Order: sequence, then structure tokens, then C-alpha cells
Amino acid sequence: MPDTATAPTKNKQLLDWVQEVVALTEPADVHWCDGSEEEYDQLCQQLVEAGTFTRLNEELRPNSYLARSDPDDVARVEDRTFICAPTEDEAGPNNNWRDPDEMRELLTDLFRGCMRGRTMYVVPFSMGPIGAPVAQIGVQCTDSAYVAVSMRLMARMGAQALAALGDNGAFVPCLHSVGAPLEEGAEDVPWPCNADNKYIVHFTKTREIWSFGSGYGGNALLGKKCLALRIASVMARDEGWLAEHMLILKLTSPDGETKYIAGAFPSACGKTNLSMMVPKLRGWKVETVGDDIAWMRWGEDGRLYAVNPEAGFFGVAPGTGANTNPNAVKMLEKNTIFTNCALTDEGDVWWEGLTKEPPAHAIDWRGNEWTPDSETPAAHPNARFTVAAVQTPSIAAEWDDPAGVPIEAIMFGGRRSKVVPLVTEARDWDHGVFLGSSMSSEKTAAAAGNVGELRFDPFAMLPFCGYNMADYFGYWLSLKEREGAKLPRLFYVNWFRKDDDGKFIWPGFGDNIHVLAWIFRRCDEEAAADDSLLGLVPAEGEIDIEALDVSKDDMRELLNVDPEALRDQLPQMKQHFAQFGDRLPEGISEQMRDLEQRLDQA
Ligand code: GTP
Ligand code: SPV
Ligand code: MN
Repeated sequence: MPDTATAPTKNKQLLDWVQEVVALTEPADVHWCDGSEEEYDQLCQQLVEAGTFTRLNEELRPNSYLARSDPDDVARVEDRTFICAPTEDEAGPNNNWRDPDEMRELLTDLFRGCMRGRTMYVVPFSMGPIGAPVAQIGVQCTDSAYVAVSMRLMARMGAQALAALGDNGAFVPCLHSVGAPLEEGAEDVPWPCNADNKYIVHFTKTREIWSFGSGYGGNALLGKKCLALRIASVMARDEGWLAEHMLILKLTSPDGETKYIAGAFPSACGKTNLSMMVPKLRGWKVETVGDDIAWMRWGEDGRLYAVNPEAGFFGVAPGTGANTNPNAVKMLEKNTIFTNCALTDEGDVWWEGLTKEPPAHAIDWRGNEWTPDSETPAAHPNARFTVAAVQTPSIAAEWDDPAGVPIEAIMFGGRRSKVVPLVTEARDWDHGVFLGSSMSSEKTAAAAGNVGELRFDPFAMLPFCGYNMADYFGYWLSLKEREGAKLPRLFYVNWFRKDDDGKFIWPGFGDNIHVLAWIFRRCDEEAAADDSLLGLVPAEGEIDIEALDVSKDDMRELLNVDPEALRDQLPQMKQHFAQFGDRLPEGISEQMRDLEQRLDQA
């Protein structure tokens, strides 16, 4: 058995745990990651030799790699994700629950010997700036080198995190295996996984993560969704803060005034794009603090301060191009890991939307020949890039400030081709929490399932809330009771309304600045609004259509809330809330009754 005597830590709890994991999983070797560049380069080279990585053309894309995953391991798997809270009620109808003891038994059997023939990497990491009071240390044991190098880009990983943990510090143990032991003499595959036997498991009371069978994204980079959202949402509820699936951006007006805004949009619904947007309105500036997760705590001034716990971006590639997200295109020029993109004949990557003209020939994400006449896309719809945050030209100077940034407005949004207007502002806090609670969105390729199907995704947290969502609604409602609280204003946005031909009506991307500018001016009481059934919409003329390629009729349609269409949605909305039974807070029921009353009078 590999010995841990040479381990670079004296933390007894960590040493004991690693020893235990080694005894259970039986790896051939143990490697403690120090997070250095040399280690990164060496592991990447090893991945090239194993066939997992293809090194990209050094002149076109320096220090960058393409990985092709197993076709059955391309996204998060929500039906294989479990919240093992002490009771089913605590996990709620929004989660798959299993009894913690039973699950632990099942997993122990599953993990027995699962790392045979492989190296186990011990990956210490800090979510949040190293040593900051808000930071959480995690240690991931994984048999995937791809995960180890990805963690170096996505989190503060290695020796510094271990030093911050110290001899007596506590950490969240994150055990991960691709679930594909290598028997002696057997040949490895480029992307080992256990496609039919995935388990993404959270023990929320004891704060442990066990992940088996997948090497992809949120299933495998355990600091991200598993720790910084599912486990952290439980910590936040217990300790009086918030862990949210939100972007954080810094918005500066032509007058040089600055506001920080957060936004909760479901997976693949525009957070990365909005957080690094190049505004198409003169004088405005957007800078990036975070693109996926916000941890918010109360400041002494009563405001909520947000920190991005991550250090990198694991972003959707398709749709990312010079016209839609020029900052991302620049950030991806070097030092990037691409997964499930296409490979061009020049040895570069390509995906749908990167350029207007597709390459005449490429190798698609499955490794097959591809031309523009092919019937399937060159890149998988959930193809992603992994890159350090500092590489975006739009990074805000305060992005890694442990104190965080004060949030003045929070947006909720999703993909809704009909009914939901471009933007509304909540009438008050309870109404805003109601808007967040009743959010729905058309499903995307970020998780396995039927793309396009409408589902409720409250606060964009349906796949990420580690406890009963009814309690989560109650927690949000309760924030207003805090003495001296200066709460952000709440908004609901939708960039995805479509016309009868299925075309997006709103140009989106850089033109979303028109909505941000209205939100900014609302916070300063400088912009006019009209009441609608769903909240306050910009008064006519507030959104300057002269500067936009949107007709007056389209603008009216974008801001219109049709009572008939809304009435048709009521049964689904009521059903959505009914699943929480008695646990649903009265504040939400009250808002529901208020909406029905308004509809009766409309
Ligand atoms: P996760 O990383 O899964 O949490 O997603 P995200 O919310 O960061 O989504 P992202 O910004 O990566 O966008 C996902 C897809 O939506 C990409 O294909 C984008 O091109 C597209 N998209 C983003 N913003 C807009 C917009 O304003 N309008 C339209 N039509 N598409 C958009
Ligand atoms: C999401 O699905 O919301 C993501 C990508 O941000 S993943 O890390 O794979 O969960
Ligand atoms: Mn996300």
C-alpha cells in the first residue's frame, strides 16, 4: 500500500482520511498535488500520452489542450445526484434522497478497489481566497488526472490551500473516482468512466462528498457544484449567509458611478456571457467578478457582500464568438483546456458560433470526420472550456477581494420563449422572492435530459439546493427581517423570448446592457416604470430603441404581459408549489393569491 509518511501535511484528520481512502480504493500510487506549473505541465503531458488530451497547435492556441469525453459522460446527471440528509423531508421534493447509512454502505462497496491500477491524486483546494474567513477548504481524492489539472484552473489548488488548512484545520472531504479500475495488463481508454453506474452524493449533515463513475464537469470537479453550492447552501442556511448559482458583475455608468449586480440564471442560460459582456451602449462598462457562483454575507452596513468562490471558468463553448462574447474569445487564446469541442485541420478547436463560417473539415467531438454537411454538430452542445479567471480581459480588480462586493440588484432569469417579459422589477422583497421561487426555464444540454422542456427551476437552484426548497424560500423571505438590512432590489429578466417563427426577438448579448442600464437607474430612482401583472416594467421610451435593432412593435411585445397566457400557466405554478405541502411558507402562498387576484381583475 502506498505510504503516507511523506505526505506534505501534518493534519491528522486529513492523513487519517487519505489512509482510509487508500485502504478502501486501493490505488497503485498516491500523488499529493502541490499546484505548481511544473506539476500541471507534467500531468497534461501524461494526459496527452494517455490519449485523453490532444495538444493544440502551439502557434494558434499556446499551452492548450482538447479532451474528448466518453459520449455517455457529457453533462451533469441530476437523476444520479443524491442529497443524503438525515430525513427525506429535509432533502425535500427537489432532491433525490437516500438514507445516509444505507448510502454509505452502498458507496463503500462501490468504491472498494475502484482505483486499482491508477494513481490517486490528493487535491487540496480553497473555495474563496486563500486564508480568507469566508473561504472553505476541500480536499479531493481523485483517480483522474484530468480532474486534477482542471481543479488547478478552477480553484486555488495545491500547497497554498494545504498551508491554509494547517495542522488542525477542518476540510470537506471530497472522494471521487471514475469507477474504472485498471486490471493488470489491461489497456486504458482515453476517458475512463462508469457510464451506467454514476453516483453524485452529498452527506449534508456531516459535509462529505462522494462521486463515482463520471469524469465530467459538475459531477467530478467537486469544489464547484457539490461543495460551493450543495454543501455550502446548507452551511449558509445554518450560519446565516447565502450560497447561490449567480454571476457577479460590476457595472459602471457613463458618469463613472459603479454598482455590483448578481444574477441567478439556470445552467447554460447566459451567466458567463452577461458577466463578461461588452456593452453596446456608449459609456457603459461591465467587468467580471464571477460567472457561476456567489457567496453572499452581511456587511456591517447591512448590505449583502458577494464573493466568487471559484478561481476559473468552466463555461459553455457553443455560441461563444467574437460577436457574442469577445472577452471570452480573448480569454481562450491560450492556457485553456477544451472539452468536447471539434478539432480543426490546423490543430485548433472550433464550435458552433465561434466563427460565422464553419471550417470545411474537422474532427467532431466524438472523434469522427465532420463537414458542414454533417447532420450532427461538430461540438457537443455542452462542450466547455476550462480557464483561469484572470485570463478574461474584463476581470474586475476586486474579483478576488475577500471582503466581497456590495450587491445592489439581483436578477433572476431563464429561457422562456413565451409569456415572460424582457424585464420586470419586483414590487417588494416578498414579491421578488416569489418571482425567484416561480422561475421556470427551458432545459439545456448542461444536464442529461430533454432539451427544451419547460421546468420550474427556482432561483436557478433546483439542481443545487442541498435542502428542502420550501425552507430555502422561507430563508430568502426571512432576510428582510434582519435588523438594518439594506436589501438589493430584485428583477426578473428574459433574453430568450421568441416570435412565431421561433426566432429570438431580443438581440441579447451586448445589447443586454439596455436592461442593465435600466436596472442601474431604477436603483437610483431615476427610471420610470409601469405596473404589470408580473411586476414593474420599463415605461415607454425607457429602453432606447433608437440604439437597438428592435422595432417599436417588437419592443412592445417584449415588455407585454399577456393575462391569458399567464392564466394558462397558473395550474402548473400551483402544482409546482403544491409539491412542498405544508412546508411552503405563507409568504409564498400569499403572493400566489395576490397574482390570482390581479388576474381576476385583468
Ligand atoms: P452554466 O455554466 O451552465 O451555469 O451556464 P451560463 O448561465 O454561464 O450560460 P452561458 O453564458 O455559458 O450561456 C449559455 C448559452 O446561452 C451560450 O450558447 C450562449 O451563447 C447563449 N446566450 C448567452 N446569453 C445570451 C443572450 O443574451 N441571448 C441569446 N440568444 N443567447 C445567449
Ligand atoms: C452548470 O451546469 O450550471 C455548470 C456546469 O455550471 S457544471 O460544472 O458541469 O455543472
Ligand atoms: Mn452553473
